[in-house]
Amino acid sequence: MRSGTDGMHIKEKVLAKIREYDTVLLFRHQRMDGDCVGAAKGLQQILRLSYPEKKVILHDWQRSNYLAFMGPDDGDVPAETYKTALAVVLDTATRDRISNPHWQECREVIKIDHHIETDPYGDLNWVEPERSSVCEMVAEFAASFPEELKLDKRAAECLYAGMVTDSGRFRYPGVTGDTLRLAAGLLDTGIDTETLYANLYLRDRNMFRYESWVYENMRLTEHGAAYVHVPLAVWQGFGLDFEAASDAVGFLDSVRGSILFMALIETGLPDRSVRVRLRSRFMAVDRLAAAFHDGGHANASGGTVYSEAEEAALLAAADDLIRGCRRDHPEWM
Ligand SMILES: [Mn+2]
Repeated sequence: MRSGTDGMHIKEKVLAKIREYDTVLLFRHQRMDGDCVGAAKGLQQILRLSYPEKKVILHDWQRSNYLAFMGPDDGDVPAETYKTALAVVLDTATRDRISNPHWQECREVIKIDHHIETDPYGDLNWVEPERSSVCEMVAEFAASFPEELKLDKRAAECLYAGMVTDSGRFRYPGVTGDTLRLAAGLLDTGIDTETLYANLYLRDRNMFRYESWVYENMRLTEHGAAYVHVPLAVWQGFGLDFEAASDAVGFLDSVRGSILFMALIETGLPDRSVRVRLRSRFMAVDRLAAAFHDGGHANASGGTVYSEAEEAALLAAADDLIRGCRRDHPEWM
């Protein structure tokens, strides 16, 4: 079976599909982060500039105070709009994590993602797990078709924000020469990085008090998995939302002697779930996360535990993993 698009690069297929539609709806994941918001808003701006006649809509009822500087989403979308639209889902590994469930009503679906592929829910799936961010992929998409796709400073700011946040300020192992070349192209549009970094990294004083609490209460397993369990009453007591409380994992990432670190944040949901954010250096944690109801990237994953016993099992599994890695790589700090 040959279709007219065989042999085309996946990016060309994505562009061809976008050309076909009058309406493109953009989707991202629940518990949004800089990458999914930046990629959706960046791509929206690119498509609006490049195809003024198309409707390009980003509608989501979830909000993030932290990322509000990238601008508001669009209002309600009539049900019939979905039926004739193309859905482009960004930075979302599995269908159950797509924030706006109406994506299923769209005529066709494109998935653009950089998580390890476990659920190819798109009619087209452009998935590159080695990419540092989906914003990097969208930047490359625009750069690949400069005659057709227009990118301005506003689009560049959104994409750059996602690249910076998903790569730990260009620090994580997924960062390549391509990442920096694409980031350079975005900077050339005149991005105001001083304002951008102020939006991303200035923190209220209660966050510093929380950080201090996290360092006081962090623990190490026998072989050096650093972790902290944050009770609901604690993070609420610091006046934080769940998103801000989850930043605790970032506080633990520079403890010498630890190459795996976890923040376990009580969600306060009726199922008594505790959300786990896992990060690592040198070693992969995505399979560990997959054993606890989620997954993600090799060095940054998420999971959930639903009981004290399951939490203990996670800590034991993490310790076991780190013990094996240390045995095989005594040079790792
Ligand atoms: Mn991402």
